[in-house]
Amino acid sequence: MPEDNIDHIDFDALNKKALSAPLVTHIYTADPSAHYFNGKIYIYPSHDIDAGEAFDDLGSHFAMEDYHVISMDSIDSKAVDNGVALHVDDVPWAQQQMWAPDANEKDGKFYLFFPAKDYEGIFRIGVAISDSPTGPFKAEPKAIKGSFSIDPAVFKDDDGAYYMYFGGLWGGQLQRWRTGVFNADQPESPTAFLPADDEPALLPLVAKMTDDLLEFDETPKALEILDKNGNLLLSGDNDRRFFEAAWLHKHNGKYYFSYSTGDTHFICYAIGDSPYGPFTYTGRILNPVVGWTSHHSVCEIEGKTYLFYHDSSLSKGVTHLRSVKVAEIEYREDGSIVTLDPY
Ligand code: FUB
Repeated sequence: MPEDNIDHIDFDALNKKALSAPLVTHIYTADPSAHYFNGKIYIYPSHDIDAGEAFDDLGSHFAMEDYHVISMDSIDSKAVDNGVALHVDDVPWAQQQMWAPDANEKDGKFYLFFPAKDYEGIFRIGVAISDSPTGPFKAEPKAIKGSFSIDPAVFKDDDGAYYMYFGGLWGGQLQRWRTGVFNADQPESPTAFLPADDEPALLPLVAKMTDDLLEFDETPKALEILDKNGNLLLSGDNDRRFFEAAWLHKHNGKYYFSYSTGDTHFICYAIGDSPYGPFTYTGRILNPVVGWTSHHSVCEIEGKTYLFYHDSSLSKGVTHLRSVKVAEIEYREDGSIVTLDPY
């Protein structure tokens, strides 16, 4: 349900038929990256605020300043806000816009991965460390070398290797890196430098992390998303091509790469046999929610699989004031996922 439809929405009626309710209502939260650490659920969301920035297609209105970690003892228990886990003022390299984060655990330490704009207005990805899954986190002095764009998601494979998936179009700046260096021309245009509709779509990236999880262990590689005929999805295939919100999870030995299609508001997934892909487009996990963005994570908890997602129903459609929700997802025998309708 894109932004321009909200005048016609009866929010009371919509909320009554919603698949699920916001997990917390005292603050706005979005972009939930959920993990199950040591028998407890931890959600690493963006913390949405109204900073007074006007709506634009570069996402300037997403002017978030800090992160809070939400925890739950079980999927049915109350969601607890653990307070400020990291503030932009405590990140030496970051100027503004603390967008969608993720976290992971290694050897008893917890790592928060997050994008923010540096002092040149370029999105980079940083790491912050804590002894606790709820923080507070201490940021590394510099962003990850060679990092760019937004929406990091860090997946731990069964062999103990960690991979970061990232990238986002328009305000996420991925299209500005097509030549390998940042293209600062036409700064106000979210769509300049995108491929033509009949060219292959821009691809998300993946990089194996170093053992200390602080740097890329390799130059990020493009993650191919193919149609059933083995062809790359095209840039004009807005209903299926990657836009932002990368996530990787594993089910029955297969790798599921899921993502948002951005301007068409779907959460889609593609299946592959390796963390590097290629992935074959398979379908949708979630139909459009109220609000422009859609962003999710998939987390297995006690043998069931859950989709953590957000919508703007609590704020009655305000694009940058979103709320995190959760719903169970089901697989069919062939490994495909039953599409959820949020309302
Ligand atoms: O929350 C800011 C941005 O909006 C995220 O980084 C995107 O994925 C979209 O949800």
